[in-house]
Amino acid sequence: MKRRWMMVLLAAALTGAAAQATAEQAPMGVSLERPWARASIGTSRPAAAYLTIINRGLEPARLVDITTPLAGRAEVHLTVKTDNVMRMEQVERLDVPPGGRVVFEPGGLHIMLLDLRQPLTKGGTLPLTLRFSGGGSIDASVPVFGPGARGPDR
Ligand SMILES: [Cu+2]
Repeated sequence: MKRRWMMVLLAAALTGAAAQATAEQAPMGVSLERPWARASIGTSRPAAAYLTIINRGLEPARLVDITTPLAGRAEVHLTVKTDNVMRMEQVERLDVPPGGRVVFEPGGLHIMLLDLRQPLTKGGTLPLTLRFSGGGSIDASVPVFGPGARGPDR
């Protein structure tokens, strides 16, 4: 636990932009950790963002929508490998069980940002809003790292 907070503080110190979750309107017990994104190649290609959704509540949390002012669409995708070919599938329904967490990371689940309205640039931030069934939502200020970043701390 301590270590996790150290990571968050370190990431905040490095980028000057901490993830900000508005606890008041978030679904009970649900929070985000370690949000990050990679710099995009202009606006012609989609970009990806990653984070961890943690549910410390007693009810399942269902993610129903993700929006950002920087992209026309934000979708949950899963990278899958079939016959040595990598491809992405859209995940229509994402549930975080009580006491559970869902980790988005390169090669697995990611938030795909399509129809970018402006490029994601290193050192910048990407505002994201995650909406859950039941009406709760969480806003995140996602730090943007370089195009070769593999995580929020490397
Ligand atoms: Cu994708």
